[in-house]
Amino acid sequence: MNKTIFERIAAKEIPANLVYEDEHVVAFRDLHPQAPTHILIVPRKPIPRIAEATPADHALIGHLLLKAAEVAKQVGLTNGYRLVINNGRDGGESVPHFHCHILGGRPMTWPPG
Ligand code: DGP
Repeated sequence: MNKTIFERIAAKEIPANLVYEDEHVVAFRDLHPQAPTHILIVPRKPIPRIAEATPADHALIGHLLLKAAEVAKQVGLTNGYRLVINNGRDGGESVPHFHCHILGGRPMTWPPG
């Protein structure tokens, strides 16, 4: 299987603006920011999307979400932020490697588009 673009970023085979990494997850700035702060946090493990996560991924997904909150704090999103997980075609997913968007730096609207 070919590596996903996010696996290649995690492996530092292609450059990205990293803001956090540990043995399980990597966080980096989105190439096409939709807010003043737009960071993606991804597992190193190439889970395609949340619908394909398994019970074996329980701790990893929990770790990723807790680290998303830490990253948001680290980059100064003190007024709040939005975490977004797109799943599948109707969810707007474009990269088949599970990722959580951290969006902030402006008020978010509801409902989302
Ligand atoms: P989604 O639509 O939820 O699958 O979001 C994928 C995001 O990934 C999208 O906001 C743009 C971002 N993206 C795609 N390719 C790259 C890349 O090569 N580098 C970075 N930093 N972000 C990327």
